[in-house]
Amino acid sequence: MVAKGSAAKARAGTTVENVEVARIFRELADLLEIQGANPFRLRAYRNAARSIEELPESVDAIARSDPDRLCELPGIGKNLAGKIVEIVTSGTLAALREVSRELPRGLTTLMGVRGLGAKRARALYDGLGIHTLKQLERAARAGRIRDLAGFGEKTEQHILQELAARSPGEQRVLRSVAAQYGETYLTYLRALPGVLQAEIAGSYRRCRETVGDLDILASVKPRTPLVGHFVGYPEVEEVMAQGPTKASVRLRGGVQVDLRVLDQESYGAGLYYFTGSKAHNIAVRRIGQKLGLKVNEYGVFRGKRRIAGRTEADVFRVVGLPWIPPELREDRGEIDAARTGMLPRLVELGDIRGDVQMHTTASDGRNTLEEMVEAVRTLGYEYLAITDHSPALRMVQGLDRDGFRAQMKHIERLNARLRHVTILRAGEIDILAHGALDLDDETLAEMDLVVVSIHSGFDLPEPKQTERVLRALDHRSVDILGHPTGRILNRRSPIALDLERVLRAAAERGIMLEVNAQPDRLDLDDVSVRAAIEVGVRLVISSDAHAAAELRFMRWGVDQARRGWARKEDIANTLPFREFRKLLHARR
Ligand code: DGT
Ligand code: CA
Ligand code: CA
Ligand code: ZN
Repeated sequence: MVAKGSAAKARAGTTVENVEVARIFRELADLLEIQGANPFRLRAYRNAARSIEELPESVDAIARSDPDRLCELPGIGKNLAGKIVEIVTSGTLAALREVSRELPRGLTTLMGVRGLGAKRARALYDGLGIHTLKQLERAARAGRIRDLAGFGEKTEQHILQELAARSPGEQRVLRSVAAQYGETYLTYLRALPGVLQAEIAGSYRRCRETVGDLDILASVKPRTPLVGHFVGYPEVEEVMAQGPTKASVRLRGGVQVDLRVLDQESYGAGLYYFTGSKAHNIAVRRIGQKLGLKVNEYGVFRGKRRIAGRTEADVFRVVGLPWIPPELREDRGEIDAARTGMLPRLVELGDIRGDVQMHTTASDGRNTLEEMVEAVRTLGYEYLAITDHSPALRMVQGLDRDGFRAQMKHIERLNARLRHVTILRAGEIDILAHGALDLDDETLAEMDLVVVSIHSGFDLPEPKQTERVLRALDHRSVDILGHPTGRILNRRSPIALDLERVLRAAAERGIMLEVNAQPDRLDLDDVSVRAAIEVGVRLVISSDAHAAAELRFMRWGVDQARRGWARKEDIANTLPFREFRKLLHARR
């Protein structure tokens, strides 16, 4: 263990990402919860984690330049401000080390298995010494868990199912998290004199919802020591490989990053090759072969002569294709579409004119209605829907009939004096156990827009779950099905749903499906977006913001929709307000 003073010195000049600070607070809260600590303390850490993640500026920078200002951040008091300073200067937190002396840190990963909370994680540890997912799986297979008090054979089966549903091997990193690590790294790399170009390729550039690792491509002037600069990045925890033109590292926080350095003549070909996907690359290489060309990461070659390589567009051109957006490069028909001039013109963030799902302090949002409206106006949208929760979501205290009615009145008064932006009176209404809606028909009929979604009963078998959703869609007032599969990336699998039937029903009734832009939801996924469009279902992309800062999540949803081949005309909230409203009226 390094003494505190020298650790602080060793870290001078490094910066701690917001996501890293948030992760430490979350881990501490999880461990404290397992210990049975006071719920208010847990909530304080978790609220702080969220608020730090959403912060558009670096807490590290604030802690170093003006630590007093930390207390002004939402959810941060004096005590937490001190802890942030501690993390920034020492890289760790004494409180976390203390708790983890009593409880193995792995226990927090058990808590993430659906059906196991803090209490059960604790019971598994106390009763069977389990603190890793591997041990959990082994014990479940051996039938040892069913004998623990409060567990049974059914729980054991559930645990096995949940573990099987997780991707094998290491967890992939959310795109939004990878973005924070990747973009700062990129800025650092570009600052080295002699670096001509640097970009992140791989699945990140293809906008996949999660990434396995980041792949950075760079071109440099001769003799630029970029590999040395790359492995010298202060956030690097381990250098896994290093050669003259490439290296692989793991950053603190676990993200893995590959670097490839090329000369300028090859940069476009390298960018193309390392953007992938592999399946797409192989298909294009085959086209090249038919033309007598060799396509690799250094260029496109006829015999020994390089005929393209400097830019990506050149590479496409010599194999007879127009440039294909990275989001489409999955060998899912994009090459044929490119060849026949049928590539879609993909929707863009700038096309979005309104955001139709967000929460306020009336349910589980952290900003008031007025604050949300003001933030939406700053983004330049024309309209927004306030969609607070209905009563069934007791945890967050949704609005009841009277609550919604009062809110609608309030919105009418606001609309009367607002310019440039219109508020839709709306709600996110729970779909109850058998498909009934969690609000009376009369109030629903008065709303401008109704989103319905599932927040409970995730485990129903497919026929029952599908019937439940179809019944909800039968309701005359429903406009949008929110986060249709209920999945949370890396944490909760999608509900069992016959999506084809749901899509057909939605198309018949003119009900829209949501692409929820929360970076850990991104629900619908890319393949389902495309299926929906093919069936003729209209989509909306919504931030589902629970704070003003989260309105910016819209970009993740737009990326996801682009991966699903969505054009502007497939996304209803690209319509100007009048037309969007017409669309809602047409259904009533
Ligand atoms: P990831 O990291 O799992 O999220 O996915 P990618 O697509 O970033 O995959 P990665 O990091 O293994 O490799 C980056 C790109 O390099 C990949 O998308 C295509 C290219 N690539 C890697 N291996 C091969 C290969 O064996 N053949 C071809 N044609 N391309 C490859
Ligand atoms: Ca990668
Ligand atoms: Ca890689
Ligand atoms: Zn929801």
